[in-house]
Amino acid sequence: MGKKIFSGVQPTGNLHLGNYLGAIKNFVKLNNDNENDCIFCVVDLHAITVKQNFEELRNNIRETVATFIACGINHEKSIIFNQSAVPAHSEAAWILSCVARMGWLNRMTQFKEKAGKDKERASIGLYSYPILMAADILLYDSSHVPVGEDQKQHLELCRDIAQKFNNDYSVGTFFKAPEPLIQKQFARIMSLKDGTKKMSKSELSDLSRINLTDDKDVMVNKIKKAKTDALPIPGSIDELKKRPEAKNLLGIYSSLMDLTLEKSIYEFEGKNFSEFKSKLSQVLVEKINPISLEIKKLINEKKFLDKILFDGHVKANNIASKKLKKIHEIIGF
Ligand code: AQP
Repeated sequence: MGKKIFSGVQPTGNLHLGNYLGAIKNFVKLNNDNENDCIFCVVDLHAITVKQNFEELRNNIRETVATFIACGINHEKSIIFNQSAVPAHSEAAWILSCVARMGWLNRMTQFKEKAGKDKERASIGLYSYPILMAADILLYDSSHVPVGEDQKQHLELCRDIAQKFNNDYSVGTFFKAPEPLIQKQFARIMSLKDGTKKMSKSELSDLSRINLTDDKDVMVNKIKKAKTDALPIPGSIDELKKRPEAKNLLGIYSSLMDLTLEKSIYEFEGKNFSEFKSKLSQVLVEKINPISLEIKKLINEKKFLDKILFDGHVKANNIASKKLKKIHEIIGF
């Protein structure tokens, strides 16, 4: 039986190699399987949990759609829409926030990382972000959610919220507990400057990530400048574990080539980083440059992108508003 897929990407600009290898590449595979029903959402309500600039947000929404299409998602097979265009998301998030418990949210590590030391000044939206994410997923009876490894904890919370709602209102399996689809290997791509931190759009240094819109030379230069260590490439995963930057670069290479880490280690064992980096740059340009060129072409086709979002929101609204109506009935509104 086919899967009901839902996933979202924030239109916060700088979509990067981590977003691609950790999530979007998987969206494309799932979209290509005719058995699946896929919904991919541009989660702009999530984006405003940190301050956004009006013009940039508008452009980033279109750029996210352009990226989906450039990476290979077929908008005629999958629903692509903008979260704020479907009001049921905000309303369901409120209802679910009355079901979720403070203690559950207090455990979320992403809030701790994003809010940093100054938690008091973080928006309440940033704190309750996982509840909105649960609403996104549960409104569509999603069975599977393809995400990067960083979202695993939020998915577990979503399952807890679904179960508590079902128990509180004695409604059996009204909300379906979704399964995360997290790749077994390379599900967390790390910063090129620090192998212990995830590659991220909001990291200040552009050298920490490969943006999907980077030109060829920029990509090559970033790989050249990527942090490594003085030793040659080791011969085993155990040795690699102690060297986060080396592990990350070999992981990126393996993921781009669809190889296991073992195979890549075997290929480069004993070689120095300059040799490995030149091969990695070559592969990166080969795989990512066509995507980058396509995004740049599509970004100018505003009407085409807006039409995809419009058509998608009509379909999404149709599903989500029906589920919300049932939620109202269950609660007693
Ligand atoms: N470094 C990563 N490695 C693997 N997967 C990743 N994802 C994000 N970073 C990595 C996955 O990409 C999908 C979309 O992410 P998002 O844009 O919705 O939000 P995020 O996880 O908060 O991404 P960023 O880049 O870290 O954004 P900022 O800096 O704005 O917070 C998700 O499935 C995510 O797991």
